Amino acid sequence: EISPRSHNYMKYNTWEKIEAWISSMASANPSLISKQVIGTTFEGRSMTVLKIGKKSSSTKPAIFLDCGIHAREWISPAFCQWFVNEAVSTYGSDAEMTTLLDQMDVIVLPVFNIDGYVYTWTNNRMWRKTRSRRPGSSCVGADPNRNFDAGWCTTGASSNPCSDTYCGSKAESEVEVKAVADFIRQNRSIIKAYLTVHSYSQLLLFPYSYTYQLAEHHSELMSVAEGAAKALRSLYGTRYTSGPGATTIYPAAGGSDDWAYDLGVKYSYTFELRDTGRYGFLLPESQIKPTCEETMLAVKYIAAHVLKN
Ligand code: ING
Ligand code: ZN
Repeated sequence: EISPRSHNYMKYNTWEKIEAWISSMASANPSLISKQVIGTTFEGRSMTVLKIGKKSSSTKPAIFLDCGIHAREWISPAFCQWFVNEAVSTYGSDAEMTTLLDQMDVIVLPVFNIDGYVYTWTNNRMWRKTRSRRPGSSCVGADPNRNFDAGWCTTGASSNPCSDTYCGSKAESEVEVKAVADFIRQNRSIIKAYLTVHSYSQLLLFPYSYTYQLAEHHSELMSVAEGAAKALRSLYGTRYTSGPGATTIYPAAGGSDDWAYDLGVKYSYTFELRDTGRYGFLLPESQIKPTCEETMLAVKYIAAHVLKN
């Protein structure tokens, strides 16, 4: 299968380049990729998902994968681009990828918070939130990972619109969050796993973050996370810590993984990619390839587990 020759997976790409890449990936691989617009950002950009998988006459289960919820976490969209390219270029030669895409679909949202991502390229590299404006406040944006309807704004979030963890005026106030939540609700019966990619800290988190209560499927979620982290580490020795968000990173309500889990998507994980703080959000481009390669192993491990269950 084909990937646009001009696209550089080892560099951070502008939204303009990613948008062109989304179109060319879909048109170059019609047998494996279909695209669907799921919404429009506050500033009017189209949110497009790529559905990757062998077309089938029967209904296939699916994994939803999103990147770039937070604008400054540039390694995250780089991973989604890497994943799509790896999927189309190893389908038919890599046995695991072939089985995966024969039996399931992976629905990829390459950049969740497009407006914020654009702003990190044009104005402020450290921007995190959306770029929504509301009458009465001069502060811009809300934290999309505090805006989901999961214990909304009860802990680890701020009701101050100027805060970087502002939870928004209500759950799903951010149009990008509403678009993703609507899509997942509409496809609730087929979505078996929800994977969301952030940086940094080298963690593999699962519910809950909004409460210290253990999830009903805690043991299974933990053992799958540990298996995925072990697979990831096998490539370059990169160490990940696994566990529920509340105790592994910090308590925080309104996160997408908690929301998806409570909706009924059992395999719900948040990746916090490299590194542990040396470069933080400014991870050098030289680390894109190793980071994406090792993360592929973890995602494939989780996918294989979802498939056999
Ligand atoms: N970390 C996540 C954040 O939104 C998180 C951690 C995961 C919180 C899941 C809530 C739920 O703060 C980063 N780096 O964004
Ligand atoms: Zn983040």
